[in-house]
Amino acid sequence: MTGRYDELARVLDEATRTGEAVPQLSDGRALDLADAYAIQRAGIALREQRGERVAGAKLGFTSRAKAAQMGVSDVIIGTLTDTMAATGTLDLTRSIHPRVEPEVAFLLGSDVDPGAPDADLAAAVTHVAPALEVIDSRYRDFRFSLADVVADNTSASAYVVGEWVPVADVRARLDLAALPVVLHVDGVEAARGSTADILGDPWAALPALQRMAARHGQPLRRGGVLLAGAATAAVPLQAGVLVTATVAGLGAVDLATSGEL
Ligand code: 0L1
Ligand code: MG
Repeated sequence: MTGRYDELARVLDEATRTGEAVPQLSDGRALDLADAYAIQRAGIALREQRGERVAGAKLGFTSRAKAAQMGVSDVIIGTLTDTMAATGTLDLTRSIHPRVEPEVAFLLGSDVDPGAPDADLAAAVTHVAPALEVIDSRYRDFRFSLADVVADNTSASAYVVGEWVPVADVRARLDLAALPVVLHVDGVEAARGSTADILGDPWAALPALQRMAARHGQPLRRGGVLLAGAATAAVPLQAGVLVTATVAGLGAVDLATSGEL
């Protein structure tokens, strides 16, 4: 089946690079979650062959509302690479139908073997920051099954992290489970939520991420960025705008976009 996984990963990889959406992989094809994670891994291998480096991990479906909408009861894990980290203005020309969502990010201070009996991902976190994630499903009309979206690396496209705050400062000063979050586009409020929308508490994302990383053989490395999940619904992202996510008490992060969609 490995050749088949590679072939399907190439379909999604091509969609990512050309900006041309593709039909769902599950259309007329049996695809379970194990297949989907194997396709995701094959897609990351393609990126690594082009010189990209794994830069961290992300969780999806951490909002109970989004999970219920999809009829799923567990989170999903995706992989971040260095080229997904937006530096400067993000060119959307080869995007398909990008959306942006405000998140909380954690910085990993040491390698963690997620399957080790004494592994404690939360204890390895050194910093916390506000973040923005751009998701862009490679499937037509942003429609997919659970297996489809896992194969598509949980729609991961780009991300930007604000100023890192030392974890001791966060723990002393903030209740990370109850921070108001606002998303502005060109100064106009586009979405409002709370860090409580991230599994009830962003800290809860860490054991969930550790569990998924152990189950799906994903290493968690020192210096890695961990995106905990979205604090509001994702908002369609246009070119030529400035997006700002503000997580009260933690900070703000900006993303400027350019290009032609
Ligand atoms: O980061 C996310 O929560 C995305 C998970 C995949 C579902 C989607 O693309 O909306
Ligand atoms: Mg996200």
